[in-house]
Amino acid sequence: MSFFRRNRASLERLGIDPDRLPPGQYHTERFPVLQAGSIPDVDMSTWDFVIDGLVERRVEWRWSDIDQMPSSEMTADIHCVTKWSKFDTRWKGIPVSHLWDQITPKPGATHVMINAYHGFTANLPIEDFLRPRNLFAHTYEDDPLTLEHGFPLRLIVPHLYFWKSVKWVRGFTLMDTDAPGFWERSGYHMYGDPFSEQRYWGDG
Ligand SMILES: Nc1nc2c(c(=O)[nH]1)N[C@H]1C(S)=C(S)[C@@H](COP(=O)(O)O)O[C@H]1N2
Ligand SMILES: [Mo]
Repeated sequence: MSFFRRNRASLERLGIDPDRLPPGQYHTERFPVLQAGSIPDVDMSTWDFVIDGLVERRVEWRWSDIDQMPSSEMTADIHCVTKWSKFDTRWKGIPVSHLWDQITPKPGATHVMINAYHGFTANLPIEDFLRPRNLFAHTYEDDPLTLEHGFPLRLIVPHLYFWKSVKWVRGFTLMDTDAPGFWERSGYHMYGDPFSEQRYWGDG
C-alpha cells in the first residue's frame, strides 16, 4: 500500500473523517515552514498596512491601528500544494470583512492582490477574499504568530491551497481584472481549490 493510501486509512483509526483530506494530500500533525526566499526583518516601528488600487481613499494603517480592531477566532484545515494537510489549526485575528467594511471600493473591482514583504503577492477573487471565516491572523493557537509563520500578521484563506494564505502581509490592492501573483506566475493555478486539485496551470 502506498504512503498516501496508508496515511488516508490511518485517519479513520484516529476518528477523523477521511473526506476532510483533499485528493493527493497526506495528513500531518507537524507544521512545516515554507516560503520563497528568506524570512523578512520585521520592524514594527515602520510597519504599515496599505490598501490601494480601486478604492476611493487609499488606507495606510500602522500596527497601533490594526491592534485596536476586533478579533475573532476560527479553526480550519489547511492544505499546502506540496501535499501536506493539517487539521484543526486555530487562529485569532481581524476578520477580512471588518477591514473591507472600512473602505469604499470603486465600481468594477473584482479581484485583490495581497502584498507582503519581499514583493511576495497572491491573487484572489473578492468573493473568495471576503468569505466570512477569513482572517488577518495575529495569533496561532494561543500565541502571537512566530516570525517564521508570518509575524505580525498573515492572511488565512482556508478554502484554497495555503500559498494564498500570505505571511508577513502588508496590505492589498483592488483590481478590475485577475492577475497572477508570485507563485501563480511560476505555474501555480490562478484559483487553487484543493478539493478540485487545482495545483498548476491547466489543472481543472
Ligand atoms: N509572504 C509569503 N507568504 C507565504 C509564502 C511566501 O513565500 N511568502 N508561501 C506560501 C506557501 S507556499 C505556504 S504553503 C504557506 C506556508 O505557511 P507556513 O510556513 O506557516 O506553513 O505560506 C504561504 N504564504
Ligand atoms: Mo505551499
